[in-house]
Amino acid sequence: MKMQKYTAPDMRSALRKVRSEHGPDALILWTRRTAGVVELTVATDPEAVANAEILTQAARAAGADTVAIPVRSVSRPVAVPPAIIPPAVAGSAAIDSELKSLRHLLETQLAALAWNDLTRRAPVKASLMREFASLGLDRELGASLLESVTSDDELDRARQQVLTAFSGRLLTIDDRWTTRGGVLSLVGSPGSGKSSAVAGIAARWVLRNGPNGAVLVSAGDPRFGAFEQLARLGRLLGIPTYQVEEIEALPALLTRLGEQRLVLVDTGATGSRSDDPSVEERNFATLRSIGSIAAVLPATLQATAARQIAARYARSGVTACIATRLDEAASLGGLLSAVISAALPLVYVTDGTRLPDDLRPARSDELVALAVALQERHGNAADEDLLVSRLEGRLHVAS
Ligand SMILES: Nc1nc2c(ncn2[C@@H]2O[C@H](COP(=O)(O)OP(=O)(O)OP(=O)(O)O)[C@@H](O)[C@H]2O)c(=O)[nH]1
Ligand SMILES: [Mg+2]
Repeated sequence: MKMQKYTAPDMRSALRKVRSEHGPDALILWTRRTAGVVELTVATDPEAVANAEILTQAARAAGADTVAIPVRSVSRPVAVPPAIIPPAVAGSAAIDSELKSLRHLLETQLAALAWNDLTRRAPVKASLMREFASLGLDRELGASLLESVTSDDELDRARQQVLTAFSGRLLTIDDRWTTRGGVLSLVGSPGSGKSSAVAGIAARWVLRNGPNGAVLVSAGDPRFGAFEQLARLGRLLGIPTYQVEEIEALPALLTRLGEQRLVLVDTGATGSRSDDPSVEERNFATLRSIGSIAAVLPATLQATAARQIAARYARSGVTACIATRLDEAASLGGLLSAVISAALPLVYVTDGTRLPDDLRPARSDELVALAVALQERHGNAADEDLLVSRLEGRLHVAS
């Protein structure tokens, strides 16, 4: 195996030297930093690839920073080599698992290298990444917000740029249902705040237009008391209330009711009545056929759950969402990342159940300000390991 050492004052110049002599396929076996000098040991032949694991262990024992990375990986955006051992070697489960752990090791080490590099060369971006992690933003959103930073020398200005970009990414739609009316069905998991949001929207309608022209419908919720709860609200606001046991009976009810200005449909919890996805699909198709669907998403949802739920609703034809329980959330990053990633516009937010004040039209700048305020109040400082793991497999090493 042919090995060669290169030294340079920094990683970038060291890589440039290697690339100019060996092209992009040279394999970095290990790197070491000593007294302001970066030392790269590279190999240029296939044998090195096959022995990468042994070299990895030896290099680690010798205190090297990172090992066995093709030069081209360090110079391109997606940094992790697809597999450093040729596919012909793979086969048995043991080798596969060995390959997986090796790949993971490489990803981690490469990410650590990239993170060190980023904190040194672009400290403002590195600080912002720390802030994103503590805001609870997912890494795709964090990475794309960083692209809006035009100046890498002033933290406050760069922070302002990313917050403006963040606010711009949050879609909102106007409060059309309490101004112009329409048919709006609310869906959401059990206890997400559907009935409370219906109450809030209905109360806003009455304040603005009086009770005329509005109806409330309870659909697909056979629980004892579900209709009574809605009927009590209707009596309070002077709005007629109806019930259908199955969502598929809604079109016939609307035909019977004739022209209405505002129809608010409070549905039974989505997914709780049937595990049969075809029933769920039919219900969504019915709701789409009569008007718009808004998903009710509590801000207290765990980030991954929020992302999955928002994506599922977007696929089902939901076109708006209502963020509830803002008063109980310790972080808004998960919810806001989820709606941005699903391209779901927010229409209302709720932060309590007092009528009608606690339901308001959603405003992206207010939500971003609240997300930042919650981070300042409850945010945990993101530790270095978390930040490194957020870089795995995707960092632009050469920014
Ligand atoms: N703190 C707080 N509580 C809320 C909010 N929205 C709803 N709630 C409370 O959450 C509980 C459930 O709210 P509902 O409106 O009944 O939720 P739902 O989605 O209709 O529930 P199901 O019909 O049982 O699926 C109630 O106790 C509400 O008072 C909110 O924004 N903040
Ligand atoms: Mg309810």
